[in-house]
Amino acid sequence: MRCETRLVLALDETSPHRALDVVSEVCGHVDAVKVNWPLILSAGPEIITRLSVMSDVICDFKIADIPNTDRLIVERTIELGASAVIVHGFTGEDSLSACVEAAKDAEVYVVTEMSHPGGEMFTSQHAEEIADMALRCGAHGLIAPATRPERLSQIRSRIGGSMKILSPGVGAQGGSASDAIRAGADYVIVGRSIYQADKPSDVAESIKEEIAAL
Ligand code: NUP
Repeated sequence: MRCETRLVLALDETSPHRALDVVSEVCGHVDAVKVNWPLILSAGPEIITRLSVMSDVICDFKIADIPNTDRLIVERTIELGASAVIVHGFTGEDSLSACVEAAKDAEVYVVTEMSHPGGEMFTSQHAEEIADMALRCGAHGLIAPATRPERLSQIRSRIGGSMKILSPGVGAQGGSASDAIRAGADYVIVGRSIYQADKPSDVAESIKEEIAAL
């Protein structure tokens, strides 16, 4: 995945036409487009292939199953054109290793502490252990919360510079792009603030400029 603007669009838009319009408008301002179940369930998995012509596509399926099922999901997702997948780590080392192996050259990002308030109930208690495991298993990177820059910074310190951190929670969830990048994120993930805006490209451009000015 390229690292130019350090901005990833979370495309949780459920109208397939609108989703494609948003991507053609903002793809020059983002390094990748992240898709999740809302769009896949509205547009069908083939939307991954269509989007992959315009941008790198990260499939945020938060894969969390036994190794064999995980492997099948990752293989099919990559066949459809995804450059990266997001997986959960709480399923353990055998499941995560199966994802990394199945992904081959595609990137695997592992969720540590989730960005919403409920992320503090369970995920925060195991975030560092999950980060350690992700490093051991050869994952490409982690997902860590822009809503809690101090936690993001602790997770960055724990892993050093060897893995990428993608950070959701900017804008609609209250986090800021500058704080997340300063705390150690390589990329910020932004959804509603961009795709629900009247002019998505204006918002994407201003976040891009905010990051470039740091
Ligand atoms: O901890 C996480 N928080 C989070 O918001 C892990 C995620 N993968 N996400 C995803 O990032 C979430 O599912 C959504 O697709 C995106 C944030 O979107 P928004 O809050 O900017 O609209």
